[in-house]
Amino acid sequence: MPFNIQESDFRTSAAHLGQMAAPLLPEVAFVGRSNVGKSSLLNFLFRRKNLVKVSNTPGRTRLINIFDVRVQNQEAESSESRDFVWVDLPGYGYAKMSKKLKHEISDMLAEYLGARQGLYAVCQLFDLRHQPTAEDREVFQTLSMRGFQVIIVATKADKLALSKRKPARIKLAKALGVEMRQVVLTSSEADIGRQDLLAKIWKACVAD
Ligand SMILES: Nc1nc2c(ncn2[C@@H]2O[C@H](COP(=O)(O)OP(=O)(O)OP(=O)(O)O)[C@@H](O)[C@H]2O)c(=O)[nH]1
Ligand SMILES: [Mg+2]
Repeated sequence: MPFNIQESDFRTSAAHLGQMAAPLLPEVAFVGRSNVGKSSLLNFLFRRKNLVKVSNTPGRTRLINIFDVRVQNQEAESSESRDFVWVDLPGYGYAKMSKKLKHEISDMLAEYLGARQGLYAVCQLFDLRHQPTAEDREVFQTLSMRGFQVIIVATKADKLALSKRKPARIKLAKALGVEMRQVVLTSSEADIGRQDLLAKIWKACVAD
């Protein structure tokens, strides 16, 4: 396997951008609607069961959770390791959240995504089964305007029959106006897409 996570550690949480330390390493953020599977995806990428808290109650992650990650790339003849900071962001759009909390979260996300220095790549997660919501599009546009190559991650691929995955991928790409190959299919339940996604993250962060 060309990509391997050698180390992953929870470092700290922050309530907003102002509480975060100055960036010293390339940062990768994971953003998406509440319950889309951000925390599960991180555990899956880390190959750790419970490093990132996952719950059945949407809206659980209300803080910016920060992880130290060492990725090894064995694609080249000699392997190379790099250190990154990965960030699990609170989910937006959970219907049962109070208005006040919804506002707090969207302000926190807009601030972080709009202004964080050292942010190299953003993975935006979409449930493969659903079309993007208005808020998904807003976040996607904010990121595109900042010039980010957003890595589009379609989650929970296991919930669709094999024959339905490609059409769903095409539909999602179309809705966002991107090429199909920009959409990475993943399932943290069925072990799909881990190498693809790690390769995309590496490419976005490491100049050749
Ligand atoms: N079948 C399936 N279920 C998944 C997958 N990924 C996540 N889930 C489930 O979806 C629910 C939400 O997962 P989380 O990882 O907590 O989602 P989140 O995006 O971090 O949610 P917030 O923290 O509320 O923003 C949990 O019940 C997970 O078990 C997947 O790939 N396949
Ligand atoms: Mg979460």
